[in-house]
Amino acid sequence: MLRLSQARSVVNPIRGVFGSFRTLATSVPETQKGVIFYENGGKLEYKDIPVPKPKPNEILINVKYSGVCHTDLHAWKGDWPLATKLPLVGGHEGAGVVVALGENVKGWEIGDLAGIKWLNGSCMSCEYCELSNESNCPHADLSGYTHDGSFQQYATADAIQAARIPKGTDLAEVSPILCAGVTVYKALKSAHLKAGDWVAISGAAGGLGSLAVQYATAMGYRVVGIDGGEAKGKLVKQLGGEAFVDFTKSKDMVAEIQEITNGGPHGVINVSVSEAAINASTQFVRPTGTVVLVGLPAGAVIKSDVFSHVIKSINIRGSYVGNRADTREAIDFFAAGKVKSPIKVVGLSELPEVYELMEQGKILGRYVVDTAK
Ligand code: 8ID
Ligand code: ZN
Ligand code: ZN
Repeated sequence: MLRLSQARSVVNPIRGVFGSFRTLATSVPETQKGVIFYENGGKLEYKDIPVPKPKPNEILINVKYSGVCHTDLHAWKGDWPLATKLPLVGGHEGAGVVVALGENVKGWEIGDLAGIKWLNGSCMSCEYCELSNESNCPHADLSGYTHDGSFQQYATADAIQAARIPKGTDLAEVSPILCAGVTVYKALKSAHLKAGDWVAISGAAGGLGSLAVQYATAMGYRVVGIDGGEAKGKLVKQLGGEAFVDFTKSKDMVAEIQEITNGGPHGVINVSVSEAAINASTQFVRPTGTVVLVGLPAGAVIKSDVFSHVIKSINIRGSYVGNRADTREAIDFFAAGKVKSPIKVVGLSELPEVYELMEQGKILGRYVVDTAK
């Protein structure tokens, strides 16, 4: 097995084309292009930065593409009551090729396809890790938050947590699965629905929402999408949504959603960045249904009317990314063609413009950055 000490200038076997194999000289450079910021909300600088060296438990991934998640925007702005590392390279939907292995790494080979997830690593020995709730680990290390992430050409990931991507996968298209896909798949599982049940996706045409509509459909649920504007409604329908409610136009959203779903959706997946939308979901959810909280608007508080909460016996629960099995399963849905990524690819250097569009709620599906541009 190739170790970091050997990996700087080495001949690597690369996947064959039509059965014939070729070898290419690959070397890991000392510097690379990345987007870094030095203070929350400060300038996003696209520049040469050092290539990180993998620790003994880490792999080094040559990131080809990275999805841009709204979480990256929250991290840059410093929206949440958890400090980011500074300076910071954001990004946590990175798909690429393994180019070096730390000395304790097992089960990875140079040339394997690997993904950088939000959960970069965890302690693996606390009670949460023991029960595979690794995202709840108090020592969780987070890509693009406490650990430099995928908005650079080379990034490190704990070998245990890095996502395994099947050979031959389109790296641009799989990248949003690594956070958005895993997260909504896990959130849907958390709603404990059965085939034929209605699920509302609030924020249905954004990065998480556009995948949630498809996972929900593939899992046999009936989808009502909620978002704003005609283009978003069109996308939701294209992706399998049975109905669409436009929050910018609806006179009475609660009544409209309850009418479409004949009494309210059995589950609601909240992926909007809107406190008002989250609170509305406690009103339109079906009696005994489950409201799942996923989107994380800054400073938001959920309010649920106690009387109706009790009389309707509703559940409200949070859902936070997913574990390794959720990741494998979410990638399986993608690999089997059940879920497609509605992406737009731009250069990594254009990240500030992507954040601007995201802030204005103008993104349909997911933007993915090409780290070579
Ligand atoms: O593990 C987790 N819980 C997790 C994982 C990944 C992301 C949580 N998140 C969080 C992000 O931090 C962010 O707060 O989920 C949220 C959504 O992330 P995203 O899908 O990457 O954001 P986006 O692409 O900007 O999509 C948001 C959509 O919400 C719509 C927008 O139009 C957009 O399509 N939206 C908004 I803003 N207000 C709405 C409203 N009132 C609304 N849709 C319906 N009603
Ligand atoms: Zn994310
Ligand atoms: Zn732990």
